[in-house]
Amino acid sequence: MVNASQLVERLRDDKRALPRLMTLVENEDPFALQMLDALFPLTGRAHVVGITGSPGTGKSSLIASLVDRIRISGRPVAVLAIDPSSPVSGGAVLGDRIRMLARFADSGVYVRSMASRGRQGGLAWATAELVHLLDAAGFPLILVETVGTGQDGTDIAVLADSVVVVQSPGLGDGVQAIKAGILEIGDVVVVNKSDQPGADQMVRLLRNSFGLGQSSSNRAVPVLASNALSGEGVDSVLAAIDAHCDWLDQNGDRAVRRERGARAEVLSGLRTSLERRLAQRPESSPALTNAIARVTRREMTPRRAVEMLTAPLTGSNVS
Ligand SMILES: Nc1nc2c(ncn2[C@@H]2O[C@H](COP(=O)(O)OP(=O)(O)OP(=O)(O)O)[C@@H](O)[C@H]2O)c(=O)[nH]1
Ligand SMILES: [Mg+2]
Repeated sequence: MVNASQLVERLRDDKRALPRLMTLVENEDPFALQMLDALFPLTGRAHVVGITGSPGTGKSSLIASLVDRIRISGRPVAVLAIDPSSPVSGGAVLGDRIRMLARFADSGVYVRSMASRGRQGGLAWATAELVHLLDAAGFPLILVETVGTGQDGTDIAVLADSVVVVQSPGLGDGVQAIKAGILEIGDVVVVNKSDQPGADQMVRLLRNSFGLGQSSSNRAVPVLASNALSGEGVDSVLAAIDAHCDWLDQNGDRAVRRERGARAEVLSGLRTSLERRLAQRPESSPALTNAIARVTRREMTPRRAVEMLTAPLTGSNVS
């Protein structure tokens, strides 16, 4: 058995083992999973910020600019980016962007990219586990970049304490974002590429739409403009993230988020685990084999078969 507190203590002093441990977790290595069992009670201290939005809106650039500012204030920060292979970014992955910053030679920043390509489901699940490891390693702030649609229940956004939705003019006019429902998950909304035409108009449109009660809580959602390349407006984005962090603590909303996160993580894990099992060895489950046989013999409708199989989860009594 891994001695978790020793491991965590070592990791907090010296992050050199972190990349290897992250890889082990990502590969679902049995040692890593055992390590997570031991580490998990020590997590829950980090503030996890999901940075989401349509492809190419400038999420990675904004994160690089945020990291720069966070480091000026001396706070350690970890960044997890999902699918840096998105065609819009033109191959410039987040790590490269952050390395371009002068302050990168710095043990207070850890950046990890995670490929979603070729992965058989379970991305949200795997991401959450990596976040737990970063949390245990002592990063007080963890930024997670994802391409979000706002409609995918498995999105990392639901696992985060704060969600920053990044939009930009040109890629849709804001009305589309409102229709897609992506704004509803945002605690902070950023109109990036403020140097481009249409940005002011988009900010006004989004501010008005929040005035009409788009927000899920009774907190006013700030709509901010930024230029991730020049850094203009990025201080305000960071201030809004910090303000939301404080707001969560003052209103007891953090506990609500954590419960929602735990629920989302278990459900997403359950879905992944079921899909994998069924994809790999459907015949290895006697209950499933039996159900399929009964449906084949027309003794039971497929719907009843599914109800029977899921009965232990739903608590219903089906025979
Ligand atoms: N003019 C302008 N260009 C920007 C700004 N922010 C980012 N860009 C450019 O927009 C393009 C996409 O930026 P990324 O940061 O890769 O956007 P992303 O949302 O991370 O993209 P994906 O991860 O591929 O979805 C790059 O060419 C950036 O240089 C900005 O504020 N103004
Ligand atoms: Mg990106």
